[in-house]
Amino acid sequence: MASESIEQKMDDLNVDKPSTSQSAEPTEKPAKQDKERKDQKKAAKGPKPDKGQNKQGQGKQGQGKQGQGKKKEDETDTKGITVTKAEDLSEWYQQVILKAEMLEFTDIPGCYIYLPRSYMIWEEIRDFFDARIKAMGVENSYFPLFITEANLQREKDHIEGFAAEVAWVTEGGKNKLEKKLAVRPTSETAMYSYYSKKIKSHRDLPLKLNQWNNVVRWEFKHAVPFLRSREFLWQEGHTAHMTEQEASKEVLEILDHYEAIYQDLLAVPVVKGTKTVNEQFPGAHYTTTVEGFIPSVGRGIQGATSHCLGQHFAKMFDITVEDHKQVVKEGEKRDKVHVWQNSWGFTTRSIGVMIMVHGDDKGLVVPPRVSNIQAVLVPVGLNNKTSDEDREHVVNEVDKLAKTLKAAGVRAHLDDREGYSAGFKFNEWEMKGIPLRLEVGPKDLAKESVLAVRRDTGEKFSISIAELTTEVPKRLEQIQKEMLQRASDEFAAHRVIVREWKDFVPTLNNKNVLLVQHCAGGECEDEIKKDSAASVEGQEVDARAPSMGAKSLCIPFEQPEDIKEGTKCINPKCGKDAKMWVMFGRSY
Ligand code: 87F
Repeated sequence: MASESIEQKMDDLNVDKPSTSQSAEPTEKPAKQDKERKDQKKAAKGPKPDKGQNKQGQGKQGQGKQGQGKKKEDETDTKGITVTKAEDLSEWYQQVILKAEMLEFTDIPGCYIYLPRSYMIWEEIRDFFDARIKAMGVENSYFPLFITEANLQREKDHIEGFAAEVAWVTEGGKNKLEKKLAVRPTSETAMYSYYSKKIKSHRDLPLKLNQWNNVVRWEFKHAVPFLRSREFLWQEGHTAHMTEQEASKEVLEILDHYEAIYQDLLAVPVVKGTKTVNEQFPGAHYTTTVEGFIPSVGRGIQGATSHCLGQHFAKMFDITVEDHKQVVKEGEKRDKVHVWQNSWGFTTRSIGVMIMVHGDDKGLVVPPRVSNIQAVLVPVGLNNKTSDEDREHVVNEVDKLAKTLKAAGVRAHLDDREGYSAGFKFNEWEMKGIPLRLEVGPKDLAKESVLAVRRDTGEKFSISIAELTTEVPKRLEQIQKEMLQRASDEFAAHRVIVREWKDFVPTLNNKNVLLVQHCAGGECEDEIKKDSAASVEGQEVDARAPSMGAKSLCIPFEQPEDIKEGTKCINPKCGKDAKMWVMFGRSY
């Protein structure tokens, strides 16, 4: 695609072009930075269509305060999140990710800085999944970022629908490249040329390679940090097997691991299922998925997919082995058979889902298992009148407690920063979503206890110092469990069985996803999308997508009930018999 048409397209879609002004003066005053950020945010309403106006070189909020020896807190820091989640989800989301220092904007629309606070969550996910796939015999590897056009085109039939999203390198230094290179949007074509070379015999199977890498998809829909970006991080697993049975078994094992990342790490409930033919990866034999739900907007969101690719790619890339089980006469050659392949991917989008599901009006709420700080210890009860010795004594005691917790395996952090009030620290750690706050002052030390405050519920309780190392891990696990339970209850309450078409759109507009009996036909699905698009008068569902229809999210593995004989498809225009329950919904 010519670059002019990209610019044109961006204009048409109201996506901002990358800013050319790069104000990178490190000396910029925090107040100015903050004003600029506010202006940018004002201009960038959305969950948030990333307008990319944030200029490079912005310091983090409150940074200017350090080194100035000021005791007074920066006004902008204490403000916290200024809108509620219910009132303006987009604004809320943007404020949360920026103020909790999860992410920063850059001068490239749709490309973000994943700051340590979000990258650490990614590392937790990576370590968890990496251990599990290694136990399955998967090995990590790395393939080039660039793919030749010829190689990408080998997947022609499947790439067609994605062509508009491929980014190309056309120049190297001052020279125009003879053959442009694609920046990988996914690595099927890059990897399968190698698979074709490597796999010669059944003894080379199974071949199970994974990559932890970045991919680029030149999205023209508005970008939303984490949820829909032009560059994102993911793992892509690509495996080749001798039999369909073996491949299919792996597809489900991987899906279970994806479910575990969401539910056991991020405390985000998901529904496992199969994609309908309309929604599956066109290159797949079948696609399985974990589907999440964003309650504030009542929309589904695809969590991750695990595909059985069948033998399509093996045929395209000539990945064959001899059928070693075939009985042949002496001197006769055995037939060549195509291998069975899978591919599966999990992305940094999951972090955005976690933020959306658990965050509240005070900011982020991070589940303990992925929080880099699980318990923050804040010395309290110290004021201007406290003597230096008393202050030192309290801080030393709290430091000892932090060390004891760390030794017991708790990711504890002592906030002993001077010049900040305890209240200010409480707000900051609340905004950053730290699961447990432990307040310790002279009176607590005298009672040999600390005051614990849960981030998720606000519940306060005291823990005796003697029981700290057993009680804190127990409470963290309780928080983890209850966060998932609450989110699961909410998802379940918004997964509504609908039996008649007249209830379809109203139920959808009440921020639900629907379980309906469906004929399994692709054209019928298209019709439902169209007919559910017209919003009920006066009930705009989403200011930016008022007419978004419902698409099929998945065919849940867990079907609500058997389909009774003679039951018709939910779509009255269809008239065919229903074959299965399908989850429909508006989606991200
Ligand atoms: C965008 C541009 C070019 C998605 C694309 O789901 C190609 C593609 O093939 C493309 N967007 N896809 C499908 C990706 C399929 C598959 N790849 C490995 C996964 C999981 C990991």
